[in-house]
Amino acid sequence: MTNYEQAKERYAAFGIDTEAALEQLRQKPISIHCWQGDDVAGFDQVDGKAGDGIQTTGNYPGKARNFEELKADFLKAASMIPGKKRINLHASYAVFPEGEWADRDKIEYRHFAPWVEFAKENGFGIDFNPTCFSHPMVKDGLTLSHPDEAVRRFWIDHCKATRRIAQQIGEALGDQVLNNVWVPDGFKDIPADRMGPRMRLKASLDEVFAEKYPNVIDCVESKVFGIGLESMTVGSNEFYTAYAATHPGVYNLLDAGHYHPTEYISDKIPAMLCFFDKVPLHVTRPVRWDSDHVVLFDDEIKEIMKEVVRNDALDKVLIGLDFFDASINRIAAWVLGTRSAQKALLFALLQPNDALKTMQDEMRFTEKLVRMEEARTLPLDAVWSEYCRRQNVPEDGAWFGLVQQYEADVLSKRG
Ligand code: RNT
Ligand code: ZN
Repeated sequence: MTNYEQAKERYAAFGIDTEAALEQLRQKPISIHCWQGDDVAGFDQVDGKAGDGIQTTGNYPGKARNFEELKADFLKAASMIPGKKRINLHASYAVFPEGEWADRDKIEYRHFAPWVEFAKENGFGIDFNPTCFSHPMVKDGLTLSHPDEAVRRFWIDHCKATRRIAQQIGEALGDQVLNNVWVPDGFKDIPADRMGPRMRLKASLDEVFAEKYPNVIDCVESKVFGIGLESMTVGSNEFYTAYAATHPGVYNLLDAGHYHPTEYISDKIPAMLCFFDKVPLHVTRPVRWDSDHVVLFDDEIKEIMKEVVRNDALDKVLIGLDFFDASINRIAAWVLGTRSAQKALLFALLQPNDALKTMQDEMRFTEKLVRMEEARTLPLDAVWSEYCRRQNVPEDGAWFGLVQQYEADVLSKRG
């Protein structure tokens, strides 16, 4: 008997069908953020660098410097990641023809058509984002909520452009494209007016979302604070939850790093599922704050995936990743973070979810705790390895060597 066959029997004894779990895992796409490949630098600014409410730390050698390198690195990572993949693009990754450039309020679909070609060639989906940071038009830490109409206009036009582009990407791929609005807007010190900026953000968003696009899923992403913006964030959780609740077709994206350190999005997912038919996520690993460390197979990721699985929300929860560690090999970061998220999803699919629910409803709390704990150490590894084999990607223990080889052959030559 193989390890997998043995594991299959162990799980069957708990009433769990490993084949059904593997099939569900295979069907669930993960949206992989392009920005892990170059520390959120993008292509549209000279010497582009993360800034204005967002930052990366570390300077591990070999980061992608252009479209060709980023595509090559993404493909390398994708070759070691099982399952369906989407590429999550930021507007700052526009690909301009030689000698051409357009500012963010003027970008067009054709600047992203090369990404669509890349996605088609490799069977990836695409998701999209306006880039309302790392740009000189972020004034005083503000964009869509700035008191100056000209600043707001620039960012409204940018966000509108991204929705048009997302629609065209969706048409080209015959798919729905998530377009996520995150703005850094906030204040370093105690604000004298909290509601004014929020009313301006609300009015800006109303303009941004005025047009209906059938291939676009719109969402807004809140945050608790940013570096240099410690005292107030205009787009807070309450603000965007209420905005989404009152604007059909706009969803509230939950980023695991955007809440107080003892607040967990695993608890927010089922709350949102009571009211929304879609819940987009940014899965990341906050260490003390929104540090965007690489996702690991830790307790919170398991809890997040359990909420997705046991609420039958695999089609409702859109799983996107959002981490960027510039201090380690970026390909390894992509592969490790994505595989850990997928492994956690498999873990959740392999829990005796229905039996545990019944125990809770029947107040058999002691038994629930015992069974929950026992199920945690069932032989997940054997099922995960089987999945990797069936998907023709390396098993754990085998992929890091390939990353090291790529570093020696390609990354180390980038200077
Ligand atoms: C920033 C938000 C946002 C970005 C990406 C690059 O705190 O999490 O989602 O990380 O859009
Ligand atoms: Zn995020």
